Amino acid sequence: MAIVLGLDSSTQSLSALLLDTAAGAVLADESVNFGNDLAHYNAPSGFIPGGANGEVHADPRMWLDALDLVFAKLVASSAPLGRVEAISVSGQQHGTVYLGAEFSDRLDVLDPQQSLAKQIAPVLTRKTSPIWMDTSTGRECREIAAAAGGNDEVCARSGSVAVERFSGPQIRLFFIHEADDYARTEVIHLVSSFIASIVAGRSVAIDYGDGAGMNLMNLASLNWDPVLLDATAPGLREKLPPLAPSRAIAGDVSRYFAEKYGVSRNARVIIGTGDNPSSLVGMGATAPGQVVISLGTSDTLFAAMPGPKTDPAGYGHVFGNPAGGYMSLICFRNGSLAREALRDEHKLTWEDFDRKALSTTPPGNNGRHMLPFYGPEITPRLDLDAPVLVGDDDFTSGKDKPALVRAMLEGQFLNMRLHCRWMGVKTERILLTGGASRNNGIARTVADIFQAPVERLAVPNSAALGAALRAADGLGENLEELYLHFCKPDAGSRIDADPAAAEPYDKALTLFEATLEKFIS
Ligand code: XUL
Repeated sequence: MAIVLGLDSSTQSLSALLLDTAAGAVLADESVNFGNDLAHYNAPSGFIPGGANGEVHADPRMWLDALDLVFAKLVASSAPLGRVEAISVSGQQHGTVYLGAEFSDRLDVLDPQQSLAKQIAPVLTRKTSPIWMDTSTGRECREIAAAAGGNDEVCARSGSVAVERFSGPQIRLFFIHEADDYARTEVIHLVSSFIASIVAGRSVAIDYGDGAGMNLMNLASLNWDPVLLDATAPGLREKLPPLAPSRAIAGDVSRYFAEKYGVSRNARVIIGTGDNPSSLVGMGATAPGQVVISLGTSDTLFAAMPGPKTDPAGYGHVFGNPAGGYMSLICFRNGSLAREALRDEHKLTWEDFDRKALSTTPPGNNGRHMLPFYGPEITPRLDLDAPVLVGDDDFTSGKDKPALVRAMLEGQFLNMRLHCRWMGVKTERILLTGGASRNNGIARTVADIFQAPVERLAVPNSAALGAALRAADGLGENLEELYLHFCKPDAGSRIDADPAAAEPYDKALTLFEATLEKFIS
């Protein structure tokens, strides 16, 4: 039993969660919001706004400043960092960090008197990092698919067709447009393996959970796939860290964190994973049988799966399950940012999403419905910059605000229900997590649309919790036992489906699908 630290470097924030596994207690919970706490990076939602042609990048120095800041906050709150025995990391998936030959040497000699950002910035060979919201690599996806023998082949090898936000197509775009900088890149990390490398003070491996989100890892061999590497960029094999199981130990914490923040010199660093595989652990859902819906900047739906099974429509993905085996995942780009955009556009509050709107409108919204996309969507692939409204004038003109709120939520979850059919998993129970999951109106809509009970856990940040639990797992603790303490459903928060909503939502699904089809080319 130990004190373990989980770090989650997500799209909009970096969080740290310190657990005492013997006491079953959370000792500290700190977070840095990129937009508010590091406002000088001009990235209010964690990425550089205004990118052309679907480009969405973030500044890796911002992630490093956030790392320094979150440790400073832990120190300020008297968190017992001197007793930490293991640390692990969760990171937004697919984002890549490009580093030159001096990266490893630099990590070895990080000076506690200076900031991480200042010391790592000179070894970045690409100043900004493409992140998962980027949709600029359509051409590269087509080229990779063609070179690898078609998208079916890419999917059979990697668990996903060539996907715009995935790391391989992003790396290819860099190689094509900035060939010299690509050539001088010595190592390409994912966000999770980059942050874990900084914490460990050495360049560490990528795990099978996050590695599978690159279009470069072979799902069967769990190694880099030679055909996909060749289809992506020359000399790529040499630039990628090794792949390793999620519980691999990277080494002890770097001297930088020991000296500067008093982290125990003997704390072990367990390699990182993606935020979704990490949440699978944080929700206690690594054994097949439950579906997790995570409502964050992106909304995702995922589940542990007994064996790899791919989505014939090409939207779903197969990743490594940190506890062994596989997980399936579908990602929706218009998550929180779309809910926030509707709230701001119509001067609403979260209270409107909670009870108000839903008590005055019926399930199915009398046929009024919305394609709830304020920016490009990836499931399905659609380039919209405003929602599509179908219904009477009061609704389409934006006058009927309760109907708008309901249409937004119903649109998001009908879209989810539609696109998770390929998984073939029975949704007997839905575990809901992420910032918006606390909202009862949202939880009720999920329960009614999927006709399954919705449960929420006591610790809301499942990605950071997953990182902390994986750290304990790396020390040899038993995950199933840890789940009993940390992943208990919050009994009072359960919402059961209303059977009377089943029929209206079957009808609503048909209407929604018909409207969607008109926009998919
Ligand atoms: C998953 C995905 C997002 C990111 C950011 O494929 O792109 O969920 O991991 O959270």
